[in-house]
Amino acid sequence: MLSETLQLTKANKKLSLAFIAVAFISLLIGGLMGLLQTLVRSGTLTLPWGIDYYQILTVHGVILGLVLTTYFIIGFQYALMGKTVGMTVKERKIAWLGFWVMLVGTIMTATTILLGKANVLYTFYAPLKAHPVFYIGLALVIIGSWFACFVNFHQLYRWKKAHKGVKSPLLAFMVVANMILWLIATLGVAATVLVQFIPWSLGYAETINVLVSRTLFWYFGHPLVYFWLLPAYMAWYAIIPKIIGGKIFSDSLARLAFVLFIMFSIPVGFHHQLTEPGIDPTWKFIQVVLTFMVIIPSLLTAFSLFATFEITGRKKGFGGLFGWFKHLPWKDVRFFAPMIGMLAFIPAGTGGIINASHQLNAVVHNTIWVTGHFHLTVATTVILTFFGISYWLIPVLTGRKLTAKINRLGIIQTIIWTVGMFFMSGSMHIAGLLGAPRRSAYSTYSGTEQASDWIGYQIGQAIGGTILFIGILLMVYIFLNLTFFAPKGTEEFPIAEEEKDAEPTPKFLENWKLWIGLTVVLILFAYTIPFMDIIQHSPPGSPPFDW
Ligand code: HAS
Ligand code: CU
Repeated sequence: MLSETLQLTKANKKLSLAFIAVAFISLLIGGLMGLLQTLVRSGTLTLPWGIDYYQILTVHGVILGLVLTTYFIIGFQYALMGKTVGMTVKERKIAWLGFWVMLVGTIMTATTILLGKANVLYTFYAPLKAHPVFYIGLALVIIGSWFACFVNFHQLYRWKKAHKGVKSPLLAFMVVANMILWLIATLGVAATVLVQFIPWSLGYAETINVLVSRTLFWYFGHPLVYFWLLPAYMAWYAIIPKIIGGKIFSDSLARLAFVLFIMFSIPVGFHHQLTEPGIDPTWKFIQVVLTFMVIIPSLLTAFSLFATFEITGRKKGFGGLFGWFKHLPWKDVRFFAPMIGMLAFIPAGTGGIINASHQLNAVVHNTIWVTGHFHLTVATTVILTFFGISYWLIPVLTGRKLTAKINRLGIIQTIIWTVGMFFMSGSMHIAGLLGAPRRSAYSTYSGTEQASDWIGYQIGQAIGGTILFIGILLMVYIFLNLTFFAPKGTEEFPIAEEEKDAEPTPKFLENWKLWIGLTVVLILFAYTIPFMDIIQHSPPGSPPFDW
């Protein structure tokens, strides 16, 4: 059965817009830091006023990786839920409470970093120590985001109760899946922050168990990247088909992909710790196998998107082997930006498969190759899709129109981003293969021959970084235009439908208890024995390394 869509109320629009506004402010601040980094690293800039390279690197990672993403995602997901299953006044009040808790936490964390009291990067690896307010702020951001989990769960629960036996709307299903993933994943980071980092930074505990903290971090840190990716997949599966004038390829396949992400994205954190001593290689191997399992839902996604594009094109009568491809709506930025994101995911995902391969990881780990990888994944695939969403979502939220002029600027913005990222991420990948380290300021390493090989690529990164910053300024201009200045009007909230004669979606796909149960089993399987091992055989804890 096709589910009808609802109207977003004014108050719901305001809620989503508040989250998205924080995301765009973050884009500007974090982007500026990124530009400065590439300039420092290429030896073209020395930071004034005693500002440290690692300070701006921490602002960059925390503000873009954690703040921008989380706020954009929660704001977007509230809009999707409001449109498909509605939002009650009570739910909205709790959602606002979550917003304020997150905002207070964000301001606390950002202030400590800007004061130079938390130069610990976004992974805050122990034994680097930050001011306690940094960790308390982070804990508040996480706790605030849990409000969004519970509101979204309640929204779907309420709808299901009122629509007994009816399949839930696809987008609501996807939002709930992403928030289940987020809730389970954040338990790990909340545990290490609350039990280990806060007491240690306050001086109640003298030492910290480094390996336990890193293991708990990566239990969260890997699913974190899918928490970023899944909202992009929501747009690819259920919104892009509408924009190109087609239908959803398969509702069941889309749901299956999301369920597989819940199950396989968590028990794989060790692929970030392959070079870490103290974890049994057998368990590293097992988690690498599970990592290869989590590639499957992305391959399913690639398959169904190709299918949607081809079927839509052929239905419109574009023949030949690639006629359907040529006639995709390339001039519509709502399609163009996410499509470039999809194309970027082909090399980005391939890089991920390389990272996950144990022997190859030994070559690339801790080199700037990894930075190149995640600028293709999160900073191209995901962010271009988020920009693509913004072109219609912000007008919907502000009651304005996406004008032809802004559409054209958006196309230019996408091209600028693609060119900038080609240079920046491309140089990072090559320099990484030549051994250039990541998370490290400018150094000539006493003029060693190997370091001199990196210089050209570091300049390549600076060129790319500068082009990207122009792209950021343009995007912020577009955001301001769509929020305050574009002409009033109504813009479509594009939600694709299934084919009328589509096979019914099997009921078991909505059996949350089953999926959560299996996820817990997989997590216990992948983590219990190695975790006990880590605790039993740990070296003495580390005192803080404070700087
Ligand atoms: Fe990753 C490190 C492995 C995906 C983000 N990753 C990182 C870090 C980040 C990150 C931030 O195993 C650094 C963390 C840090 O600070 O240390 N990654 C993977 C694997 C995947 C993967 C196997 N990563 C992502 C995504 C991210 C992300 C997604 C963000 C959003 N990653 C690793 C590993 C490391 C790592 C190791 C640790 C490295 C180290 O040593 O430290 C997979 O999920 C990738 C699967 C994807 C594919 C691509 C499918 C293609 C699609 C596009 C279809 C295109 C269409 C267009 C339809 C196989 C879906 C149509 C086109 C036409 C031509 C018509
Ligand atoms: Cu990972």
